[in-house]
Amino acid sequence: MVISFRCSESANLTWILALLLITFTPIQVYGQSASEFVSIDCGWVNSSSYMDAALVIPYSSDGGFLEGGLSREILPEFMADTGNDQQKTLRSFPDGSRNCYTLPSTTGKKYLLRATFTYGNYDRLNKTLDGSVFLFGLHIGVNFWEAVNLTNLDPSVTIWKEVLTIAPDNVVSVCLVNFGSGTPFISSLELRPLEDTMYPFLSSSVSVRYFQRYRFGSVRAADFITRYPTDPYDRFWQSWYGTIDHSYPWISLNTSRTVNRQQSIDGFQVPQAILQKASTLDTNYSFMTFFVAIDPNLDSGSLELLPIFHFAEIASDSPNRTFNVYSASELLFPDVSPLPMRVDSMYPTNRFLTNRFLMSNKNAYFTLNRTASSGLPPLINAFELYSLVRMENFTTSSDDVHYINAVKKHYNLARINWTGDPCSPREYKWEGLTCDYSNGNQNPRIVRVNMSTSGLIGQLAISFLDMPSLENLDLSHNNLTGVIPDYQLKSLKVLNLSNNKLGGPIPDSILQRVQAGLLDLRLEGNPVCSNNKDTYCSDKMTKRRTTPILLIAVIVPVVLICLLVGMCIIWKLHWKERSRDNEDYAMYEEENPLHIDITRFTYAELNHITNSFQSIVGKGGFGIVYHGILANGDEVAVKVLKETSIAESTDFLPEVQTLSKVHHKNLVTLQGYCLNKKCLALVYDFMPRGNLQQLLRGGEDCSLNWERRLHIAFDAAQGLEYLHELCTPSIVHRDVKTPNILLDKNLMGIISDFGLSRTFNDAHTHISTVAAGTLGYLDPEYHATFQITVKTDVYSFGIVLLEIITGQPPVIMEPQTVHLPSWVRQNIAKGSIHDVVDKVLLDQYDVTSLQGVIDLAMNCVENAAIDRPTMTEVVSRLRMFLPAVSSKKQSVSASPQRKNSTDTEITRQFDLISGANNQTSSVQSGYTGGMSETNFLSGR
Ligand SMILES: *C1O[C@H](CO)[C@@H](O)[C@H](O)[C@H]1NC(C)=O
Ligand SMILES: *[C@@H]1O[C@H](CO)[C@@H](O)[C@H](O)[C@H]1NC(C)=O
Ligand SMILES: *[C@@H]1O[C@H](CO)[C@@H](O)[C@H](O)[C@H]1NC(C)=O
Ligand SMILES: *[C@@H]1O[C@H](CO)[C@@H](O)[C@H](O)[C@H]1NC(C)=O
Ligand SMILES: *[C@@H]1O[C@H](CO)[C@@H](O)[C@H](O)[C@H]1NC(C)=O
Ligand SMILES: *[C@@H]1O[C@H](CO)[C@@H](O)[C@H](O)[C@H]1NC(C)=O
Repeated sequence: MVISFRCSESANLTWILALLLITFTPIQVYGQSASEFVSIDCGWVNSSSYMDAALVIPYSSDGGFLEGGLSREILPEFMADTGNDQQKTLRSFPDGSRNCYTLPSTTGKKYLLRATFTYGNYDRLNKTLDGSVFLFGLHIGVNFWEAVNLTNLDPSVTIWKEVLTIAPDNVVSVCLVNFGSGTPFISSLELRPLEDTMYPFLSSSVSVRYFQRYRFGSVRAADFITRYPTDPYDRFWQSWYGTIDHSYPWISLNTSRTVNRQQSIDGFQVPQAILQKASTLDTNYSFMTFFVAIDPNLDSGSLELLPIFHFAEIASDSPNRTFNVYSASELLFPDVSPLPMRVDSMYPTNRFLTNRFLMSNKNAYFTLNRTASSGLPPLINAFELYSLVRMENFTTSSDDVHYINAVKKHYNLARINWTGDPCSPREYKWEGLTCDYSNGNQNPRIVRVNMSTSGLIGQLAISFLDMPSLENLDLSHNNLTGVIPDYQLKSLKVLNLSNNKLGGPIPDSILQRVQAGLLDLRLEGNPVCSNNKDTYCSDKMTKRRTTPILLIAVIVPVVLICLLVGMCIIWKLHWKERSRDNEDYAMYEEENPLHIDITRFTYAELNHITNSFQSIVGKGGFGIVYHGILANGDEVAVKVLKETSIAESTDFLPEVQTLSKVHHKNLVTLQGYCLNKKCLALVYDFMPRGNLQQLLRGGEDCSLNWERRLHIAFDAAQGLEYLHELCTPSIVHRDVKTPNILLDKNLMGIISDFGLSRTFNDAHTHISTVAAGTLGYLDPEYHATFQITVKTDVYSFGIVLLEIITGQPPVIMEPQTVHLPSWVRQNIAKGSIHDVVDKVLLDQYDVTSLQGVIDLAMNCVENAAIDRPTMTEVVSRLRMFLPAVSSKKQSVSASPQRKNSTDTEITRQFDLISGANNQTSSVQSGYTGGMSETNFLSGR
């Protein structure tokens, strides 16, 4: 039997209103105090601050936190309905596409930031109910936070948006973004500091936005929302009890005893009052499911959710209660047995749940299901649900921000546009600025400022000249007075001050640069030019002269290059035709096949297999790799070795013979070869996922999470171990690098190109300086000894490990050239190990394994070969860090009672009963107050 509960439309509205009914329960406050809160009543102008009587939190007006916007009041008929004074006034932003509040913060501290919105028909336009879309956006800093959708909402309704984030700087900015569908406005803004230990998954690149936060058990109707001071961090905990029909079979539990924290560090600080209550079911029932309806307008495909469950056994001291926690059909936490009077907070570590794992018909749902041996049904005390906000955009370089703000202050510019970050995100960059975004991994810089005809009055602002990357400054047609300051210019190349009121003299420091051709100065139309006939004072002289020169300088080479390219093409085509006609490579097939059990191909066959060598899948030191399909349909990679080496490759056949005997799951399998005077090629299994370098540099490939990376490293290490330890004589790869680690369709790491180095280098050492290995991967001892040993491979493998961890190339070119091991050492010395980790991982990794793998990698790249581990050691150390089969479903604390059960078994059980869940149609689709709504189901 399945019973479903749903809340009606009106109940739904109530809880939005009820958000403003506040708990008065006095409770001991620990942790943060309200004095650290930043509480802003937007649009409030009457006095600088007032004390909210119910909350006992002072609220201030917003004047000091932004520029622009209009202060407005909601209509009187809605005033009485508002639960608190902050909702009575608001600030609206009819002008500008982005308007930002700047709130003071402590760099690196964690915060909860909440914005509320009560429309109250302040503009008397009935915007929420006039049938049109009323939608605007919120940014947290330079990143998109959430959309505010007020379409079809009752004007009296208050909705709130919350984000948990780390302050990137000593200010946090919150911006309202006009989408062209309604004027953005805001009623209140609240910034609440959190402890550093709280919400451990937050990082500089990961913030989360609020989706749900529920407390369970029976709560007074007045406590519909629990917040400060019960929760010293002023989180809003909605009463689940108030949202549903709390009849049979729900049972509320409560205790007056203290519920302790199970972990030494409490990552969530759930208030005592909340932990002392819980909900469970009648003992005849076995599971409870709660649904979170996702607003269909949210792109649920990209939605990434993080549920946090808080469990504490408060019914008995010797409980017999065990349950499994599922997200849809995926078992998140098996065999959970909450300890008496101790809270265990569980969430999926190292990852967010994506659409693939948790949705059914656009709903996320979570089930707590009693296990067969449990004496009691499941229980829950509190539940939080967040979704990932990627903090992926960079803020403008802080020097530039500092100086451009000084300029703004200097000229007292009241430009609506000039709020928030100057360059980021791109589409909201300040008007008149040109920014350089070319280095995608660094903060954008301001390279050009155009403030021509901007009504600037006064002296030329020194701050312009201080801007470290500014190249082009146009201040023409203003009212600048005084003289040009004597200043040592940095990067400035063009300075246009024409048509101002600047007087002389022109300082030498500037003149010298002009004369040296380093600075293009324009001064015409200024008093300083009245008696001056220098080029910088004469209108357009340079332009006229340079035009023809420019033309010649640009057009002539372009034409020449086009001609040359054209000729080359014609010649090549012609030559190709001829060579095809005259030379039949097949004629050169030789008659001494190897006595080995791999196929020998002729050139004609290879030509056929690769469809005339059409599709190139890679290029390496030894030649070009083509994609091919064998007659039996198997895909192969055909590596055509450089023709020039053929004559000297006397070792080739023996080498192929050796390679054909090497069989290991982590070594690419040689299928065949081609050998004759014109053709030297090896045919391997084709690896559809490319190589590790491509995958690491490929950007945000979600499939390459921390665990996958560890697995690939482990695979590669096993392949090398085999070559070193199990082949006699041992084979030294000599060119271990990320491009030589291929990935099969299951992303298993497979080593390629082993053995080849030897053949080729031995053949070449006497005529060339081709070194074994590749720049950045090469054993430092090699330079001294020219000896290649298995430890050479270990060194290169260490570099590969560092690449896997950091996502950086072995040699980093910018800002200066540095070898990856030094880079890692420097960064760890400066900060913490987290600073070296690939940003793409979004801080979702296990810290213990990270530390272990970094240690191992640094060990592999020891300067002296003797200090490096063997591959066997590497393999066994890596194995320790590999997540065990079920460990991806970890809780914060591994509670000892949890037994292991296999995933498949449980999934199957779940599938069997999921038919009973068809009642999900009862989940309603009203999306007020945000984007989601929770319903609950319970059943036998
Ligand atoms: C800034 O204002 C100008 C004119 O007032 C407008 O054209 C431009 O789109 C605005 N840009 C932003 C980012 O608000
Ligand atoms: C707004 O709605 C109210 C009541 O529904 C109506 O009396 C009023 O005329 C409307 N105003 C506008 C501008 O549509
Ligand atoms: C980052 O900036 C780009 C370009 O301005 C924008 O399209 C994107 O939405 C931004 N990302 C976030 C998370 O805000
Ligand atoms: C905003 O909400 C309305 C009413 O719920 C809905 O019809 C509309 O699709 C939503 N728009 C967006 C972009 O979320
Ligand atoms: C709960 O687990 C039991 C086995 O203990 C299984 O038979 C039942 O189908 C599961 N129910 C749900 C909703 O997962
Ligand atoms: C818990 O209850 C189950 C079923 O009632 C029973 O088989 C089991 O022995 C109990 N365990 C304990 C520790 O009481």
